[in-house]
Amino acid sequence: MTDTAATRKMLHRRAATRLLVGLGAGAAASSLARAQGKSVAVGMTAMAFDPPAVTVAAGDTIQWTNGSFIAHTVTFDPAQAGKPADVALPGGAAPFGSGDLGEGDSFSHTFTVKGTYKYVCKYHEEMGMVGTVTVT
Ligand SMILES: [Cu+2]
Repeated sequence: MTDTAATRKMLHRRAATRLLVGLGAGAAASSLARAQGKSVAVGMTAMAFDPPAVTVAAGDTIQWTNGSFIAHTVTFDPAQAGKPADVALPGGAAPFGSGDLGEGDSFSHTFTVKGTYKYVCKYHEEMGMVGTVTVT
């Protein structure tokens, strides 16, 4: 084997090692994405959450987006509901909410505590704008 051929072979092996390291980093990135959970979209129409009931896994994020021109809220706080029983949180989950969402506005929340959640739009709760999130 000439020196040139030996050098070429070594360089080839080094490139293959680099490729494998690159693949390893990709696998690590995708397991990180899994650990961070997926994102689930819920819309807000003129008078409803769409869909009104969603099931997600712990660690997943729900992003609500107001696709109507009417201001809405995403309210998981019984103290802000017209009827406190319209809002429910599993034990260990703290109340939270979006505040006012105008046309095109979004609000996201990552669910870490498993259980059943009930929430309302505080402006349209009485008109049936209520939703359920089940975290498994
Ligand atoms: Cu509303």
